Amino acid sequence: EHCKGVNGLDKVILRENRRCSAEVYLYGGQVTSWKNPQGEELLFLSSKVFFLQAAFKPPRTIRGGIPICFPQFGNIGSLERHGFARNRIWSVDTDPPPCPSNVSHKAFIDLILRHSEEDMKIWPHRYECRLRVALGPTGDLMLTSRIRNTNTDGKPFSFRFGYQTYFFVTDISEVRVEGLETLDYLDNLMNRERFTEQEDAITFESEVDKVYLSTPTKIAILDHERKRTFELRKDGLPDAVVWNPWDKKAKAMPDFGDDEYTNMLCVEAACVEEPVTLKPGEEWKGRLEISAVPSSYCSEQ
Ligand code: TA6
Repeated sequence: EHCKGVNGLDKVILRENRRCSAEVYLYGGQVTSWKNPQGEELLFLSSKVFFLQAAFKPPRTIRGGIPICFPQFGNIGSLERHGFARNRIWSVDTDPPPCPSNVSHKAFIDLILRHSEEDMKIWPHRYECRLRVALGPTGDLMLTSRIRNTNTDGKPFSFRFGYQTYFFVTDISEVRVEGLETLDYLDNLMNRERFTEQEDAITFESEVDKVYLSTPTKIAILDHERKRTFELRKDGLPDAVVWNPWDKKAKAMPDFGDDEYTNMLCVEAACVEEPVTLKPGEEWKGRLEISAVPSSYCSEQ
């Protein structure tokens, strides 16, 4: 279903069984909503998105949902923060490749972003970036990105990538992340210095901005207040960024409400430490699957 979203931007709504749904904006190829069968929103989207008057155009980005960070992550490079993909208009692939025979989702959309003459002035490469957003039969959200080097000058290129997923949580101080204990991380609040995580479980009581390295394929976010667990499964994305701006930074962000930090946590499947390098004709694939399950179903409970 195609319709208009905030500021008249085009968006696509996917629906699967009963009330599961997801919304994807062509601006940024950005998922902005994901709802479970009870119709509850599972992703955080700043309320400021709806109040800011200025039209969304580069370098503005939509605060919340799942921004795609490409070809740069954060400030590591000479491009704008997190690269340009999150504020370009992607197009819909009207003739997408079929789903693999072992996958049975009906609700999916393929979006494509390619190099433009304008962007080649700041990142001189030809590429095709393809994003499939799909809803599984039980409402799981699945994102698959394929990036191909289509350079005709024989040159390889390198990039970083991230699914900057803003999860909606009821109260950040009641949230625990599992799967990252004992791992090494780069602390963005300490000039990306490297540390080893000492905590048994990761909990939140102040600003956090860490890049966990060589993370396992499964990570869980436990929201005790809501008795809900988000389970992340990822492939091709070795790092996991964990971010919450907390009160002071929240106040300094014009597109983020002062108290909204209590309702969000970014856990981002990403390639940050080591960039990916592709030769012409080569393709990279990065995949993220998220489910939201009642906590009583989890093995930890
Ligand atoms: O992914 C974490 C991070 O890189 C943080 O450093 C934080 O600033 C956040 O992204 C938001 O970045 P943005 O450019 O969207 O304001």
